[in-house]
Amino acid sequence: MKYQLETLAIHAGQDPEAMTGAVNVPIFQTSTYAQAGLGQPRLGYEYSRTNNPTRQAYEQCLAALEGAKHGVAFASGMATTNNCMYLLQSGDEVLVSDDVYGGTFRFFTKVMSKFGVQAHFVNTSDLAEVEKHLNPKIKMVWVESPTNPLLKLTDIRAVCKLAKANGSLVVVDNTFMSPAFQRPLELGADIVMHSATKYLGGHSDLVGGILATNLDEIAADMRFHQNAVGAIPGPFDCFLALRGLKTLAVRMQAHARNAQAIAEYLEAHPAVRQVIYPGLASHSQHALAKAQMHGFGGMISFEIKGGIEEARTLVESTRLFLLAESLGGVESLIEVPATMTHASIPRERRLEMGIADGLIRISVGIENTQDLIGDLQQALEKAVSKTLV
Ligand code: P1T
Repeated sequence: MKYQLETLAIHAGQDPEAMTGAVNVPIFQTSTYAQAGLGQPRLGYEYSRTNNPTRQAYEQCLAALEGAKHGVAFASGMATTNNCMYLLQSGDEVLVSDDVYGGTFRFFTKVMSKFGVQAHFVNTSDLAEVEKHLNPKIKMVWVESPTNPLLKLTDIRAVCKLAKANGSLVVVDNTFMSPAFQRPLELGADIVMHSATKYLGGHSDLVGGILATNLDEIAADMRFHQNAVGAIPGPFDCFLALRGLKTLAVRMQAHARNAQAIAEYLEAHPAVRQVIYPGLASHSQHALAKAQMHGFGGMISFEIKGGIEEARTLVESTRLFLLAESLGGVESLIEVPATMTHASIPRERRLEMGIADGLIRISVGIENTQDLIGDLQQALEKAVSKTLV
């Protein structure tokens, strides 16, 4: 029987525990396992860097949600990105979506460059651009869709087709959508990865990362490096992530419902210059969003009239929206990418990309819709009183 995502989130990898029947996967807080005899580990467990039952349950559950055979968990989203690089060799090149999370940009430009892997940042929303930059040296295409923070979309199916013809692997960072709203493997991607810190965990109480794939060879390679390099999540974080996954579907619906109402409210506000949200008809890729995703997510970016000072007053005036980096938790957050999450990108490049100094990004939580709108309303009044009055 093939189960749907809501059911898989609660049951995949989570059979009742064998000894007691505990319905929740226990936190196997152990570094090692007593062996039955020399060279006879019980059930294959030897050491927790290599394998741990709590981690295994979480990996199986996320794999099921992404429609994958394999899941491999890491200590953070960045550790997951790093692990994907072990699929490459020095001299290989990577095409990367130009508007990626600031930490991903920093990783490719400041870390991978030291190991002879060159990244080319291209607008993957533009298929002609992708085609133009593909050549035999490009071994991997790294797509973030929607991007952080400008919410640009990539036609994943079309890019996978182009990449496949070029013999390049495609990795999709699915952090903003989660498998509840987008399943890149079904669209042809080889690997899907997440910062589990965000929607998968969902409660801003852990840092983690995970990838999923259907390719046995890639899974074996990733698992080898998970053990050999060691950036693994501990059992407690795996427990929290698995607990988060159980409510992923309902949380994502609530995030998206609130975000749609807030995006529409902001778009109609006279003090707001521009709102970017894939669920708005004004989003330049709204049609692709409807075709490729099963929901529009909880992330909104917008600019208010005035500049950085107005943005500062706004983000310092909200009471429910907490001024903080990160996203995807049940609580609403607000931030200024230029000085926070994307500060590691040089200013000229940020401006070139469209990340203005005063751009504001919100992660819409699952609080009451009207309470959130009321909070933004009072903060907007404070922020623009200087300019508009
Ligand atoms: O923070 P970490 O779990 O290591 O994940 C990195 C990462 C990867 N990919 C995307 C799309 C991300 O948004 C992130 C982390 N992002 C933030 C911390 C942020 O506030 O945007």
